[in-house]
Amino acid sequence: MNDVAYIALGSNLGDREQHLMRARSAIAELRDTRVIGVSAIEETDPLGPVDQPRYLNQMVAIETALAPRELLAELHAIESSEGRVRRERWGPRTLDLDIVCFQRQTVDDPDLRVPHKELPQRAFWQRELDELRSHAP
Ligand code: PH2
Ligand code: MG
Ligand code: MG
Repeated sequence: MNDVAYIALGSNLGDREQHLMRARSAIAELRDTRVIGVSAIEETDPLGPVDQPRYLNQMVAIETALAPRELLAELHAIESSEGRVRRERWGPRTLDLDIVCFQRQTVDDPDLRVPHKELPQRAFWQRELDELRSHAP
């Protein structure tokens, strides 16, 4: 089934712009997937542990035939290719790719929630979603 999905990009280590740019390219290369929207990049104060650098955040809209769990596996592979190392929860990272929501699918499993459970708390995600939806065809 083709659906629309919204992916949040975040980076606060290394060359943040480069990590986001390469993530956008890698997302565009995913099988059975087409990028249909890219939000502006926003610099945001860190949520969670405060002694970490500011983030660059951005959101990408895709049309995809991948199921949420298939998409998650692909996003983890892209994070790894950008040198992501998992340390503390909400700690600094070269690249974080989160599924924010799908237009027509939800998941409620312990290891994967779609829509993302942090969506109501993250004003910048809501701004980016609004931006993408306002440009939707
Ligand atoms: N992501 C986190 C933790 N804190 N802070 C900002 N500003 N932006 C993020 O994307 C972010 C964060 C964990 O995923
Ligand atoms: Mg995250
Ligand atoms: Mg994540």
